[in-house]
Amino acid sequence: MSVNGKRRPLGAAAVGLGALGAGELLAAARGGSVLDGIGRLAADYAPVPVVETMVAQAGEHDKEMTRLGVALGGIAAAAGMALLPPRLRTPAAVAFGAGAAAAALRSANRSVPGAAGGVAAAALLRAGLRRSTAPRHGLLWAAAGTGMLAAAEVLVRREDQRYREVARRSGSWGAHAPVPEDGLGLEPGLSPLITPAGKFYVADVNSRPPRIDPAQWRLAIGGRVAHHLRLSLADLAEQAVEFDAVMVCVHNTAGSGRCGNARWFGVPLTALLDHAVPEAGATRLVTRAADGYTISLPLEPLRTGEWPGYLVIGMNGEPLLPEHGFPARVFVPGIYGQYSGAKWITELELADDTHVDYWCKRGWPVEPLWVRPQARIDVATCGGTSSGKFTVAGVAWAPPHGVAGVEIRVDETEWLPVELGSEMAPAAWRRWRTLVDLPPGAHTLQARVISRSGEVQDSAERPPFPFGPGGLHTITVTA
Ligand SMILES: Nc1nc2c(c(=O)[nH]1)N[C@H]1C(S)=C(S)[C@@H](COP(=O)(O)O)O[C@H]1N2
Ligand SMILES: [Mo]
Repeated sequence: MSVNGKRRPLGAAAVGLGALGAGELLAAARGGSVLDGIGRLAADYAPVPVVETMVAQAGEHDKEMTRLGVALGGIAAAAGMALLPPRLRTPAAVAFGAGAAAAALRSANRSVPGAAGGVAAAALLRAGLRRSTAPRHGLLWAAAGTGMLAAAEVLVRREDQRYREVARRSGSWGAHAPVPEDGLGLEPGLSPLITPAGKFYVADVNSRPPRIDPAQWRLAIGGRVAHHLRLSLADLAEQAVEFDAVMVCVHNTAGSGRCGNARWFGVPLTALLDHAVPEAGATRLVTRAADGYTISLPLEPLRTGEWPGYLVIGMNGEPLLPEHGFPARVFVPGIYGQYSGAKWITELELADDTHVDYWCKRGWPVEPLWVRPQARIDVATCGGTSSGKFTVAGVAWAPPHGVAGVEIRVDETEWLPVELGSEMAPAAWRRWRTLVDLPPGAHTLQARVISRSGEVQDSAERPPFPFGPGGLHTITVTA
């Protein structure tokens, strides 16, 4: 029991890893997670600079990074406990267990197994710290913990797979209209006209999507309405139409991949609002989701159809994937994803101006932000070894008006127009391609888009917070 004081925190960290692995495995056996609950708590309370740094650094791996950060944080907390006077260790373990349990219960899946796992991890940690932390015991704890975390991951993935099947079979709305060709054909490296749902970026505050039983699910339309409605997926499918549009995250800095183009299947919000009949005094349409996220939009332009919004139930000819909001979400083309409606929607609530949205508490503007026109360079490939001829191609968007033109420039000289693929819809992205002849050496290439409304893409660099990013996609090629 006598332990070299210097080794204690490391031994305790190993115990922490073991305890966390055991808790996570216990939770995963019942479809829950301790890590996901704490990750969601972090997303809910992290200050804006922390969130912005995380999104910028982790890019599309933010969920993995969050999980890893939570695991490392838990291990570090265990190490820290070894430094506490012994009489404080039990209260610290109790606080840790209670915190993890509370986090799991308020996470997207309101996870009781996650809460049980958190309590078990804390109890095991406390018990483990009472015992010897000789180096070989530490190794055992760490090895067991790593193994159990891996086993938990396998279980959770299996459960995710099963749920994906449930979602996939919930409806059979195939693509009604064939996806058009844009005339640019197959250019290696150039994004497809339609982004496959499985490759479409995922952005939300959860580690994993909430699981919702499609047979039980109903869309509630309530609040300040004359007729409260409850609609099933089948009710919605009857009124749904297809539309093509690009969806862009407000964090999509020039050249990044937090955007995608899809053929959506949804019910116009005008129709739903007509059925419900908003009362006088209703000014906002609050979209409320199963994960506790809310985002609201001004009612008037949605009711008149000036902003064409949809209650979406399908993407690219299939039901939504769990990570994209199954069974339903709201989407208003042309508005950044953060503002254009909740995934995993449970309720459309007609409210007054007193409602406060999820992100607004942390300083994001109250009114929806419109997507700023952006062009992305997907490829710049050299025609042959002895030539400086480069094929440059990419995508550009300027919803809701549409792309009027795309231009590129070499080494910040004059802007040159490029060839455009034909337009699917003004709200969709448009592909472009051009040939440039470059003298030997290194060169910068930049692209910009011009909206049909006359707006030219803003070249000034600006971070996403708080009004959306500015700046041009710039790449370097060597001829
Ligand atoms: N319920 C819920 N809806 C949400 C979010 C969320 O965290 N929870 N994130 C929003 C953000 S920031 C974006 S960019 C889009 C992303 O949709 P996607 O993951 O299908 O691409 O969903 C929006 N809807
Ligand atoms: Mo986003």
